Amino acid sequence: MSETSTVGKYLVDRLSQLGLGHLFSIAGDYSIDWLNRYVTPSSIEIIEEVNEVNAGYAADGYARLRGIGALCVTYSAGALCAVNAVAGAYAEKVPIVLINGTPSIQKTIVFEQTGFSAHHFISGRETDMQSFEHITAATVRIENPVTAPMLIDYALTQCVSQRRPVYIELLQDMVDLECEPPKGRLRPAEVLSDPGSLEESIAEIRTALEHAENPLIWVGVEVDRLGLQEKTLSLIRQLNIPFVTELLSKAVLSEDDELFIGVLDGQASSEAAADLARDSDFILALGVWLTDINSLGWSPDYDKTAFASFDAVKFGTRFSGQVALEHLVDGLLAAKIPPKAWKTLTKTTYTVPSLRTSGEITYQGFYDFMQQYINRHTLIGADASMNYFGSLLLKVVGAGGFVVQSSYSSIGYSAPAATGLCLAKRPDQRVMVFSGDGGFQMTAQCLSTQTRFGLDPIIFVIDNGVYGVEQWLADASVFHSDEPFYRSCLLHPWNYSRLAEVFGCQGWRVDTYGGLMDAVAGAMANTRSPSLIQVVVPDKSIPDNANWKAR
Ligand SMILES: Cc1ncc(C[n+]2csc(CCOP(=O)(O)OP(=O)(O)O)c2C)c(N)n1
Repeated sequence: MSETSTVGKYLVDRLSQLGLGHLFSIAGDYSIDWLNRYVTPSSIEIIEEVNEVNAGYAADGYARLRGIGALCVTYSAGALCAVNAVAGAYAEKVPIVLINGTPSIQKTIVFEQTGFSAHHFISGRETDMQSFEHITAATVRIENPVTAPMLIDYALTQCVSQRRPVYIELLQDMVDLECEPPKGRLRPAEVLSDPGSLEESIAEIRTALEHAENPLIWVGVEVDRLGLQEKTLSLIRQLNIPFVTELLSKAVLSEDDELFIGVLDGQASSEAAADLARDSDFILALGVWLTDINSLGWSPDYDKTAFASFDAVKFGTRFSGQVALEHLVDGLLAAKIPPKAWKTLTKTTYTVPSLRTSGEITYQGFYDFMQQYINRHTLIGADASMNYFGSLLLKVVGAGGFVVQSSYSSIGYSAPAATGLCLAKRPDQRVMVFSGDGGFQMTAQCLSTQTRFGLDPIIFVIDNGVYGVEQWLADASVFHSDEPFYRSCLLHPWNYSRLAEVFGCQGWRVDTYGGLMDAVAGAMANTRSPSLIQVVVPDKSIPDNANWKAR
């Protein structure tokens, strides 16, 4: 007799094969049988979350480190709460799997044909599928055990190939039905290169590199997403060319590298990175995404920059399609282009501040102060806020030590993403999150999950009482005048540090550097629960590299 499986087990087996060790979930009666009967006895640990958007962000943080993340929710009432997190993962190319526990075939037919509704239904079988269709790389509905293996394999293959979320609608009455067991292992479908396009692109870039006197490599986010860190570093070393990153790709390679100059982010860049980009005569941009966050008050020089991304190269007015980034890097490595003569490079400088322990903390002062705590064991998360600016100029020495969702930029991402980061990180790493107070107010319940599972992120909530960067975007002059903030940028003040009592973790409120030093020491020593440090700063203080717009 041939070996059989069940639909519920099949899905679990495939997820474990892909390296999933944790599943973020909020129970629902349409998913609970799958959770109890198939996930609980497996090697995948269920992390019970408190709301679906936090579960989505946690899965996203997890997937950024592990290459796969997953959440399980209930139909519509749960799934639609996760839309924002899934959309962020789609925009940022993060491979997460959304498993949506769905009413049975019978309930669906009864609702559609008689109007007798089962709870959570909105309009019928299409509602959730249609909602996720535009923000996932595959949407499948598992409603028959014969097609289940094929559909699950298709969705999961799409997830790891495109590195984007996929949606699996799992009908409650499918999980125990027999199906064939998994065959072999799933593997990502590689991006194909057209040999002619690839060869031409390599030749063109090779010529540009050979002729350039001051070439520069701009390392982008796809180097991380496609796992090209080592190859990119080999290319940089072989060519002996300095490199910069973008905020999205900050610390993809160690910032301690002797050829690293700084993060290139328009006018928020360090002087060294901005000067180098201006003065170089050829820039090879590897997997860079052009977003308004990395072109702040500045525009790349398209004539001297070759943009090689996922599957195409754009250089000046030339466009070559079907050139896989990995194949291009391989080709440039194989071309053995002679290295450039070594030059003394001007690098971003990091100043060690002399701060009085009784001194009032400022946004910039906070970052100057925190530098001393960043080492190769630190994994940093920075939320969409003035923290983008401050963290951009931190020196992060650990490769892969920085996580940011700065293309989609949904505030409140980082603190719940830290739940996933803590579960997926190396044992020697410590997670530190820098969040604005407005962002933290969105998803503060992450402290509950983190406490429940004994996770120990250190979450800094920069309490300026306002939606600072929102005001900065709309009218930055307010930061250097007596003008009031827009009413829509004022926050209801919370006693953030007291949330520690609510959730059972540890908290500090600090407004001086001495207080901050003690709080960081206490947080470092607390490895049993999250630590929340409420850092009070004046509402008009902003990081130095944001001042260019404010004046
Ligand atoms: C989910 C979501 N809602 C609204 C916005 C618009 N927005 C962008 S930045 C921002 C303010 C962030 O303020 P805060 O977290 O307090 O940090 P600060 O800039 O003050 O450091 C807002 C509301 C957003 N990006 N994401």
